[in-house]
Amino acid sequence: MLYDKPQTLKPPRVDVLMVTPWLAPIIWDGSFNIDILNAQFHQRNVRVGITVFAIKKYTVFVKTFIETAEQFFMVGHKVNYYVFTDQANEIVNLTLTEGRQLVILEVPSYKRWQEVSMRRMEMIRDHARQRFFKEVDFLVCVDVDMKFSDSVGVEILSDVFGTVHPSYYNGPRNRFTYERRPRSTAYIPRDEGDFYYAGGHFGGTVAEVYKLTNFCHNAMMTDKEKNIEAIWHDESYVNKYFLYHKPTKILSPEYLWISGYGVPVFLRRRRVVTLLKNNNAIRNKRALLNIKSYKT
Ligand code: UD2
Repeated sequence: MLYDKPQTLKPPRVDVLMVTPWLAPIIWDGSFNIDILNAQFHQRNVRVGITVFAIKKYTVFVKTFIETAEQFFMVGHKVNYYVFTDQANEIVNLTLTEGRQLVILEVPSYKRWQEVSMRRMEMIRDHARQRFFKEVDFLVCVDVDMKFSDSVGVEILSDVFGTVHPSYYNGPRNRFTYERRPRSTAYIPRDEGDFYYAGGHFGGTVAEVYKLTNFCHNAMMTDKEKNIEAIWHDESYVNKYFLYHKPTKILSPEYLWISGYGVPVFLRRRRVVTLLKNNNAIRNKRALLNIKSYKT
């Protein structure tokens, strides 16, 4: 394979932070050569599982999610889509590329949307223990109300990774919306914290995702007994976990951008973009939702 030699005195990017103080790479366009990485991961015959939850009305997002993932996610590698849902019959049957399969996992629903979001930790943990460890090497855990709009490949894979939240990549840590009530297990003091991580995109090896989800679920249960729920639900517990168990790789906001935020100069690519959704219509049982599926 032919490629340009890395230059010790010429970093490929000088406009963004490329490595954390604990030496975890931060993944930006220009910071890696995908051909080298693909060759390395093909040698290992890597298998990747992507978990996504479509409970209640959120089934409308699945089609766009999988169609765009087929175009951009781990192209050329083995992929299992694990779709957790309470309505298997609502999940569209899509033709997938060879080496990729759709696995529908029927799970219970919860009344409050916050609880649906938080219970993902318990369900990922339980399935990691029961089956994922036999079927895949890495897990990527994402929200369903988003689409892939540029390539997301093996450059994201590492023992355990998190994603910098697109709303908080540049603020001081005391502005991060961490849980600030000391009574909660998600509490983070104002003078601590590295990044504000998004709840909607994290992952790692099955063993590491098991540890993360187990920690978050147990912390949530401890809080539930105390009648307290962290301000941003599962996201607050993910932030607590990453403060004391540093991620081995960090994805830049290229890997989770919010449609409608515009495109700052440093953001050369928008690889994963959240879809605009009407929170009331999609979360509220009685509100009308006049769509069959979300268009890209
Ligand atoms: C943010 C986070 C999300 C979570 C949440 C907690 C991002 C992009 N998103 O999203 O990960 O931490 O805050 O407040 O960082 N779901 C269902 N059915 C429901 C409700 C939720 O399937 O009735 C699932 C679905 O996969 C959805 C996810 O839970 O994508 C999170 O819910 P959300 O997208 O409504 O939460 P949001 O946008 O506040």
